[in-house]
Amino acid sequence: MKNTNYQKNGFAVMLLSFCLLCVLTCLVSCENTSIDEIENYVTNNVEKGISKEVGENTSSKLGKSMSNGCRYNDSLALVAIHNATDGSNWTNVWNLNQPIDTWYGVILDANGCVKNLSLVNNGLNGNLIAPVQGLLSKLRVLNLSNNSISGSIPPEVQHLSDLRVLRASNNQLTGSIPLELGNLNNLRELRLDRNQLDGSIPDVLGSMSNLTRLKLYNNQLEGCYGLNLVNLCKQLDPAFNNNASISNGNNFAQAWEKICIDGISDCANEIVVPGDFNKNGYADNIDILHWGMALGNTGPIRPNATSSWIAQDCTPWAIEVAGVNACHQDGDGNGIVDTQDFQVLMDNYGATKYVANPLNLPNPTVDFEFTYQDVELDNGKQQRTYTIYAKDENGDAADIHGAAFNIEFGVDIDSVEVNVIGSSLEPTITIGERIDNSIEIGLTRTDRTNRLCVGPIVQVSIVATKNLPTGPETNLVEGYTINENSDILGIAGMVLIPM
Ligand SMILES: [Ca+2]
Ligand SMILES: [Ca+2]
Repeated sequence: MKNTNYQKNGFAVMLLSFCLLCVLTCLVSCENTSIDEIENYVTNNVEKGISKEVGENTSSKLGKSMSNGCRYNDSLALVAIHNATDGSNWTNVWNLNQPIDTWYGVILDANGCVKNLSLVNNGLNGNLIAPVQGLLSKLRVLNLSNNSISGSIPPEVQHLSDLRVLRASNNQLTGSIPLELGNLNNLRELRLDRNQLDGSIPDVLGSMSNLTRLKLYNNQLEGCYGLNLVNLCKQLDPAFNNNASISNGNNFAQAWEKICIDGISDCANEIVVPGDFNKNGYADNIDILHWGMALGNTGPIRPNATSSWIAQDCTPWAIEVAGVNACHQDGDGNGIVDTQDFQVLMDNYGATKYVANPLNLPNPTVDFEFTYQDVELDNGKQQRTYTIYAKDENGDAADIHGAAFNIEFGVDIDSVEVNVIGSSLEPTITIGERIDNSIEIGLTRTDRTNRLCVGPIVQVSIVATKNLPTGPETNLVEGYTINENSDILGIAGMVLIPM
């Protein structure tokens, strides 16, 4: 009778080995797996009615079992793990003649699916086998820490689609962290510290929205942190969002906490922050100069672009504008520089979130000329109108494409107005942003053709409640001009002339 069962169920094993490939390959072919073990395993799982379908032993019924028999299928995967990691020499061994819910570290759910497998410090010695799609599909916790598991992490780990916690700390794992881990959408905790993993952290880990616990320290990881990983700075639990958990004991280009402070990746050559057209870390009136010279440029679309004030990788364009790659002026990332991108600048205006890079421009040598005229208003207030002339290095009328500068009035003002009617620059687009008692002005043409600015380029009127002083309170504190050759000159200050 026993012999008959062996032959009958041996046939079942052969069929399954054909279907399950990797899992059962080890079960039927490993040298240290005896015929007795296979027989015991099959007897245990089939004869005890774990899967009645398989007990009836036809190939069609077997197929039904593959889709429905969670307990049976998962037990096959467990045996494969057992055999691949020298199960007969584990600290707490499994008796394969007993039902799987008696096996050490195995917890089943109500449907008989394995939901928790914890074999911490249990003498596992060997390689991780590749999980098979459909097996262990309800596994939520896999803890294999503190063993002697070697080899690489198989990319098929992505088939453990319900996994919440994956721990394999303190083993001898080698190779890289597989990209496919990023497909484990439910994963909350990933601990791979104290192994010999190399390569960089897959950028896709930054898209795992549930990942809040990550430990990777003491491996041989290296390289830079991809842009996407910056997301993890915001979502990791504070106890895990630090050098001790991630970068210590590896060879990364910089410490983990550095990118979380900077908010930018150290990988890409070009990091765009929408609206920062001159790449200095700020979105302000000075950016209008680059935008004006860039209008109409085209280049590669920015992948996954957003117009929000978030650092993004861009594929560099083939051209530069005043020393800045042209992809920076494409605020919305659609591959063309147009008025929509100017709107992105205005939407993000004043943002200074990211680390600034100096514009690295020559020392300012130009003084603009301001004439001014005061008018007493009927309500007892005073209006002062500055008429502003753009000058070049020689003090002559400037031949330019745009100008941007900041004026500090040095007194409390009620209001300020900017007027470009009749401007000798004939600007196409104008910025006039009041910040407290100062104003940030930007003027640009968009045809890449200079104007010789013999007349005033702009008038600025302020209204104040008290008599305005006539001294040096008003200052031009920062400014630049740009010409049609994309040469930028710094404006040193102003010459103030009463009318
Ligand atoms: Ca800027
Ligand atoms: Ca655009």
